[in-house]
Amino acid sequence: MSLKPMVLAALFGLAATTSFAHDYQIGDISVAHPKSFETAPGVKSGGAYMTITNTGDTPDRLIEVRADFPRVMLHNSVTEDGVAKMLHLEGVDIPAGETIELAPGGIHVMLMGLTAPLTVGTEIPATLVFENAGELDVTLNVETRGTDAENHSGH
Ligand SMILES: [Cu+2]
Repeated sequence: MSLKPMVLAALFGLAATTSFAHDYQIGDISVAHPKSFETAPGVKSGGAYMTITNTGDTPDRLIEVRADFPRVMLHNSVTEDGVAKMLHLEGVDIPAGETIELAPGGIHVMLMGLTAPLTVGTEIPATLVFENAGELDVTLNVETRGTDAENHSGH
């Protein structure tokens, strides 16, 4: 398959900055390095981030994320009149042939109603639901905040 070299390249690129790299694939959709960050005690929500690529020639859309939390939503962080806020999204378009980055400060998955902090090294099972490609089970690796976030916003 023509996709293989691309996936390997992505793995190699991520391996340079972290040992947590992991990839998933369903149909024309590939998901690289789904992760979440550790949260402080008492914090009620955490973000989840990943890179989604549509290698096909049909647009797709991420319409739902399921995980074992009271509420899981798709959000977009925006700044209006100097005030940062999060907008609820009904879905995230993944156009044909494009890569969409879910990253801090932008589109993200919000894990809501945490009853305990997310701790580094924990693996959170989640299911991504795509309109066309279907349901994809992934594991969100909980990582430290900080330099890793910087690294990922750049690639
Ligand atoms: Cu949010």
